[in-house]
Amino acid sequence: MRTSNDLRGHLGGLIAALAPVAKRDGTVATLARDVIERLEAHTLPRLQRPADPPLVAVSGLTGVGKSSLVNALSGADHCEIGPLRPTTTVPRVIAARAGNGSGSPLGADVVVEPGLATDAVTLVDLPPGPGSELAKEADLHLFVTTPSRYADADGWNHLTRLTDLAIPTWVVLLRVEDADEVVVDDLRRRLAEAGIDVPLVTVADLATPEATEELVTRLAGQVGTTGEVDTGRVAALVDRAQRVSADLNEQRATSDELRRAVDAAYAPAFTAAEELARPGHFTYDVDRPWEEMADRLAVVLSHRIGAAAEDAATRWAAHPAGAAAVTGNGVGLWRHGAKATAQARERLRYWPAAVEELVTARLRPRRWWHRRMSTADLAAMVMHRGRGGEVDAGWRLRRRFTNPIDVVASQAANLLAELATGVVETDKGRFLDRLDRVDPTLIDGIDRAVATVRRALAEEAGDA
Ligand SMILES: Nc1nc2c(ncn2[C@@H]2O[C@H](COP(=O)(O)OP(=O)(O)OP(=O)(O)O)[C@@H](O)[C@H]2O)c(=O)[nH]1
Ligand SMILES: [Mg+2]
Repeated sequence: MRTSNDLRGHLGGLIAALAPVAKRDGTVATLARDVIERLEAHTLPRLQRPADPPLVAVSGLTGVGKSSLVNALSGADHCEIGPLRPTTTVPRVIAARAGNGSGSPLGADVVVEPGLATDAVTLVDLPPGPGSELAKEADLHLFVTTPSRYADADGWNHLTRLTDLAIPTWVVLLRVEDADEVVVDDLRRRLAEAGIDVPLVTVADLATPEATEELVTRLAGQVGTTGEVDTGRVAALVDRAQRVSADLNEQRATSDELRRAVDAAYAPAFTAAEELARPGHFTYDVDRPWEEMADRLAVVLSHRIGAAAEDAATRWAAHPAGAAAVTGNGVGLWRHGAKATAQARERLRYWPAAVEELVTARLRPRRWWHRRMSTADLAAMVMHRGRGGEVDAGWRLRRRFTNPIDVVASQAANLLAELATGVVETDKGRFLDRLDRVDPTLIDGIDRAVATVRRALAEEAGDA
């Protein structure tokens, strides 16, 4: 009992570890959601009441004979059978006699009657369709179909939903006659093709006295699992949780690969941005306004960014996981961003203002009683020097400053480089924004929770 409580706690930990994944998009998220749903709807309540008789839900399309089967199994006409479809509109629960007075978790409409299967099994006759909350609580689903309905697409969707949720399911084919052997074979083949590995039980016309014999025998076998934790079933869910972590890991590896491709493609553009700001790389004509210079640089820079974008898109197009990102609404990735040139212009034009800030902070004149030089003039001098120009600063001028002009000039050149690389960074971000960001601690958290539950399951098995 103590270990059961621990196991519940550990499963709670697993749910918490999976929860952030469940909020994402895509198939991994669906898998995580399904595991959480199954744990919350079935496993945890089940662990709290391990001695309750198995809850067997009968589900399937309308009119296949679900209610008739429940009546046959319970040995009385508990469920209405009618000509109108659907006949059953609310779940009908026929509680097992063994579960009598044990505080059944099931809702209203509980009928307690002795019956063939209901001695130890609680049956639920479900309305047609994917089923209610009650259906998720079930230990087992009997998916009922018939030789005339077994290939219906709706039925397959229903069955797939059950198996996706890791709900143990048996396919029960009703009204099977000897001549239906081909149908049984075809159904088996379809199940195998769909990768649905569930037992298939055939039932003859319910008017035949021994029609449900095999099904009843099999259901009786289910009863053996009560009174103890079904570790195999929990282990199967834990395996799915492990698959969530494996899929996330794979996603992370893929996104790392795509990120490296973008890094490589944009590296030359970063180099170009830094070179633009290197002293002496181009002549800065002090007589021309900086805006003019900035606009010319912006054009050069956006050409280099365009080449980087094309290279990155080419690399992604060649990658199976990246190809889709550079088509459709991603075709813009083949060029630099629509606003790249304008943004480069705007940022590079900001340089004089940035240099003025720098000058104010770093080139404070020591002795204010000397002739004052305006900040703008100082900035112009620093920009000129930063661009590799000569400054005729005699010792008198030099001594007036707390920092040597050359030091501040090189800091100003660095500022220009930062402004230019910022433009490249923004453009590169268009690629990086499309990558799934998988937090490695998320994966670690799931792995740890899985390991803890597995250890608890092993202890439970050892105790038994
Ligand atoms: N001949 C024959 N008819 C059956 C058998 N099982 C069910 N039927 C008939 O199939 C029809 C539908 O049966 P129900 O049990 O009401 O079907 P259901 O799946 O519960 O239908 P909904 O409640 O609408 O979802 C009824 O007319 C039944 O008499 C069977 O084994 N043999
Ligand atoms: Mg019915």
